Amino acid sequence: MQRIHVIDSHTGGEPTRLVIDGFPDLGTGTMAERRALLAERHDAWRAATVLEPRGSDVVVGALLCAPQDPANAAGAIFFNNSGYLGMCGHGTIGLIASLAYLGRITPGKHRIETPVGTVTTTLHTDGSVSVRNVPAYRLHHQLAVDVPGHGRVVGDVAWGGNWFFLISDHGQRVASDNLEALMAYSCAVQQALKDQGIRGDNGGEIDHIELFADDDQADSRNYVLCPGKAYDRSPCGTGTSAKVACLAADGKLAPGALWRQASIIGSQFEASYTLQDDGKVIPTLRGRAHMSADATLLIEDKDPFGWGIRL
Ligand code: PYC
Repeated sequence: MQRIHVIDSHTGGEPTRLVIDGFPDLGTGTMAERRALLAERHDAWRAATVLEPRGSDVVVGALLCAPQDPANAAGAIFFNNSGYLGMCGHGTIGLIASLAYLGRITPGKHRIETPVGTVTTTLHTDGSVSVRNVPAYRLHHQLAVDVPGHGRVVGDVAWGGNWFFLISDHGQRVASDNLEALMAYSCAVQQALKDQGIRGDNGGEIDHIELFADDDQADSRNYVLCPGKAYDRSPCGTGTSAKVACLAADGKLAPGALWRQASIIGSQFEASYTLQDDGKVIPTLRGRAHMSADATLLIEDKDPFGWGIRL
């Protein structure tokens, strides 16, 4: 019998399953090196943790690691039903709230190493969490893609810790009672980008699609398709970072000004940014996570689906 100790939380409705014990030892390399090791040699542990029958398409896993730099609080490797992420905003908020639940941290600043850089989080005394993300930037402005069944779709390509295609002019109703249509449309765009070889810097796959609409309660509402055909219940921390980078590039949001991003289910992140000399922005996101389980996952030796249902 294998045992994995997890803390489950959700950030604005989007679950994070933080693995605090039970995964194989990944050594002492960078988080990018440890992520590669996990993917190449131990991917079954990702699958067992987030796939059915224990998980679901919407669960994002976060493996808690010892940091390389002892001055940092921890390292993290994020993964989901289809593979591995760079950074994860909602997941980092969940990780910090979970460490607070465990009594391992107190309010203040805590730096977390991720495969795409170190982020600085603040656990506030009211329990909310800020994440000063890795640098974000817009790579392409108003890029046209031919999407079978939908014609010419125009959007921005931006990095916020993962690669995003951000679309404002989509003709879709961005509402929680229109999820099937939003999934079909965003999957078609995701596939078209892949088929047409449109990628981010360093060949990075543009695997997150973000649709925007006006919102009564916030500056904008989004629908975010994640790799693995699941939509983000939260406003997506890396997606909001990509959005802020585009707003900054368009001169529509000043450094330090607040952007309230609502998700498709109405949860919100607050975001702002500072400008770097190289033109990239450093986004800061603020949100809140709630604990949902402190559990031990069991993998029985003879369970045919013990290591996840892979279809
Ligand atoms: O919050 O950055 C995020 C995120 C990425 C995928 C799901 N959530």
